[in-house]
Amino acid sequence: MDVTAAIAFEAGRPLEIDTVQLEGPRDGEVLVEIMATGLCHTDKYTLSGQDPEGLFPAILGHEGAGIVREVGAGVKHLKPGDHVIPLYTPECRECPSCLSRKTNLCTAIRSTQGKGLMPDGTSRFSYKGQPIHHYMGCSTFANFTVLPEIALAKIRPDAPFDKVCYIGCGVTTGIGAVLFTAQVEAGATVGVFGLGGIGLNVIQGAKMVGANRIIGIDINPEREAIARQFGMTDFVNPKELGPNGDLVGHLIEMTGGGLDYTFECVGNPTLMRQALESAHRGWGVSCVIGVAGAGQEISTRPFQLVTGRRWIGSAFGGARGRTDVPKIVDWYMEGRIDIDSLITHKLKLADINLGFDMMSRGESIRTVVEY
Ligand code: NAD
Ligand code: 022
Ligand code: ZN
Repeated sequence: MDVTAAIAFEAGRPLEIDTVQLEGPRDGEVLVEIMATGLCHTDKYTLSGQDPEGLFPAILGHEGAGIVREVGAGVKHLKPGDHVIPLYTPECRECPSCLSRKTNLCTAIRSTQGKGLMPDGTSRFSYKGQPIHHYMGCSTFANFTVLPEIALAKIRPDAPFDKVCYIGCGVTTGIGAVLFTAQVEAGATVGVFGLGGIGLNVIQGAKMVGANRIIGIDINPEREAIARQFGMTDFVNPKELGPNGDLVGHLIEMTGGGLDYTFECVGNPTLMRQALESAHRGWGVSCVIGVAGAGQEISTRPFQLVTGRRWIGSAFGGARGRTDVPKIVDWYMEGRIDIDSLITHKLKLADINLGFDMMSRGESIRTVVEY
């Protein structure tokens, strides 16, 4: 069938809107009409050409929501009309990782997903007869896409697509890192490094679990107001500490010894080190969420770990997509989490490149494209 997509033909070139061909779903696969998609950092990173694993041509996008239109043979859990959120971290419930209960990183389709292909090793998308790669197993920058059944979370039908698409990445990543990965407890002191689309969701997760003090750190002073709205109690702008400002020392002094939990939500290795070192001696946990550029390394003195700090990381908030994403949608519908305030811009697909420009300038928290 003909579908409308924003195509990434090659690195560094803006997305181009055109008609592409999409084949129907094969065994275990599902055709989804995408109703809305968020714009996220990895889409921009991949398009920039800096991602050595980026494949072209491709249909990017991984933060969507839509409706099942057709199911392939053997699909057990979904039917046409079901509302779904695509999962770049699938949940097969059968692989060693899913069965371990120790990780959300399902391995069932990992190798083909990384190659931009469906589990049978082929692509459903083509342009003028040439195959186009899928992206993170989702490709939500098209009004229809095909995904494996295990990469779709079924959600309640009354949830608005233009809001819950953000649960497909940013909301779950931020809230999940607090609830599932770090398991922050009530009364904790939490530091959030970077107050963008992820950090603000970390703040709202910390507020949900009853954190006592939530210290936000950002070099953009315009992030203070919205972060306070989400539950931040103290704001630190590292730039205001002066050129030789000691962010770690400042945070340790502010908290009388360090933070119980810190979250790095930028992707900057220097900041990752500062987040670890401002965690409390003996028990502080520092969680890396930000994705650093290819080949970058983190460092600290071993003494930081020997003295009882723990350095951990989180992918997709540690969430098991098919199990946890529907619950997060329920929390939104019950008014327990705020998504609306974080969606600062809405665009039509034709203007998608403007959304990436706003992201680069730090003007938007989240931009959503509605089809
Ligand atoms: P964003 O651009 O919306 O937010 C980043 C924020 O960090 C901005 O407010 C910026 O002003 C601030 N910042 C930049 N440099 C800083 C510094 N040196 N000190 C303090 N603050 C600084 O980005 P986002 O959408 O929130 O994403 C953040 C990171 O999370 C990205 O690296 C993204 O790829 C990553 N991410 C990871 C996962 C995962 O599963 N681990 C999922 C989604 C996103
Ligand atoms: C989403 N991310 C950043 C912004 N939005 C993001 C990027 C990468 C990961 C998670 C979120 C991630 C962490 C660990 C892995 N990935 C590897 C998982 C594994 O090997 O099992 C990751 C994921 C998907 C892809 C690449 C890396 C992909 O589909 N290409 C989950
Ligand atoms: Zn994302």
